[in-house]
Amino acid sequence: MATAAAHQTYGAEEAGADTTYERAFDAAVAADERIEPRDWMPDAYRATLVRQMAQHAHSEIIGMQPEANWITRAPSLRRKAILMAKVQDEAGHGLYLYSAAETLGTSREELLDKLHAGRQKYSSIFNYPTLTWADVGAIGWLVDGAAITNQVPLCRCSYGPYARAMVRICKEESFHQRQGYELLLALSRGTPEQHAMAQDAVDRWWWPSLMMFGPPDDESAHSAQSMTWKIKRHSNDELRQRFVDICVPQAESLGLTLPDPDLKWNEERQHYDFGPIDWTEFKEVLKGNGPCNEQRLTQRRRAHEEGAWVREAAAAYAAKHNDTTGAMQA
Ligand code: FAQ
Repeated sequence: MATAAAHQTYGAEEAGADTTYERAFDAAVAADERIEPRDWMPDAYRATLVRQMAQHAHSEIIGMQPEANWITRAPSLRRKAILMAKVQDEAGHGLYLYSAAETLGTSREELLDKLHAGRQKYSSIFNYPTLTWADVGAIGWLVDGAAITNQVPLCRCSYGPYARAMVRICKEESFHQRQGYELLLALSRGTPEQHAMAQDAVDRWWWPSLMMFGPPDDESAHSAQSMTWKIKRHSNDELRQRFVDICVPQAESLGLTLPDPDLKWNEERQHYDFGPIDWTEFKEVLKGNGPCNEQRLTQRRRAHEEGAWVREAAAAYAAKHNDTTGAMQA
C-alpha cells in the first residue's frame, strides 16, 4: 500500500468521484507510488488495466497450446520434463494474472466468457503453428525473450497487484528463454538437418515475435494514456528496438541468422536498424485470420467445457469447507 495520505478508499458512495480523489490519484502516480485495489482510481484506468491484464492472462493460457503440442513427441525424457514444467508455468502465470485482474472487481469467469466469445484478445503470436521440434526452442528464445523485454518494465507498473505478479512471472520467463536458447544451440551444433531445422524455426518466428510488441507508436491507441498512468513504462517501438538489439548478438552466438537483410548496426543511433514489419499480416491475425486462430479458440473452449466438473467439484468442496468452518466458529 502506498504511503501518501492522499490515498482514498474507493467506495460506492464515492463513485463518480470528485476532483480531490482524482488529484490524489494523479499525485500518487506522479510520486511513483503503487495504486492498490481499495484506492480510488479513474474508471478508465480500471478499464485499461482489466483490458491489458485480461489479454495478458488469456495469452498465457492460450500460449500453452503451441508448445503442449510437442510434449508427447519430445526427443528425450529430459526435454519432456523441461517442456512439461514450462507449459505448467504458463498456466500458473495465467492464474496469477486472473487473480490480479479480480482485484479490479471483475471475475475470472467473466473474463473467460469474453475470451471464448471472441470479445477479448490474446497475443497474436499464439496463432502460429509449431511445425517442428525446433519451434519449441524458437518460442523459448524469441517469444519468451520478447515477453521478458515487455514484462520486466511491468514489474514497475503503477497498479500494485499487476506489478507484483510480474516479478515472479519474469523470473520464470527468464528460465523459459534460457531453455529455448539452449535447445536451439544443441540443434544448431547438431547434424546439418538439425541445424537447418533450427534455422527454419527462427525464420518463421522472428517477424511474428517483433509484432508481439504491438503496433508502431504512431498507431498505438492506448500507449500515450497508459504511459501517463505508468501502466506502461516504455513505448511499443522502444521495447521492440531493445529486443532486436538483444537478439542480434545472441543469434550470432547460436550460429543462426535472423531473416532480415536490412538488419545492420547503426553507429549514430547505437542500435540495430531493421527492415519493415508486415503490419497487414498483424492486422489479419488480430481479425481472426491467422493460421491457427480458429484452432486455438476451439481448443480453449473445449478444454473449458471438459474442465467444468473440476470447477464444480472445487466449488462444492469450498462450500462444504465453509460450512464446516462456520459450524466450528458457531
Ligand atoms: N496481439 O494501443 P496498443 C507471453 C492490440 S505473454 C494481439 O499498442 P496496448 C508469455 C491491443 O490490445 C504475451 N493484440 O495496445 C508466454 C489493442 O487492442 P484493444 C502477452 C495486440 O495495450 C510465452 C490494439 O492492438 N503479453 O508471451 C497485440 O497499449 C510463451 C492497439 O494496441 C502481454 O499481454 C498483440 N501482439 O499495448 C506464454 C503483456 N499488440 O485492446 C506462453 C502485457 C497490440 O484496443 C508461451 N501487455 N494489440 O482491442 C502489454 O504490454 C500491452 O497490452 C501490449 C499492447 C504491448 C501488448
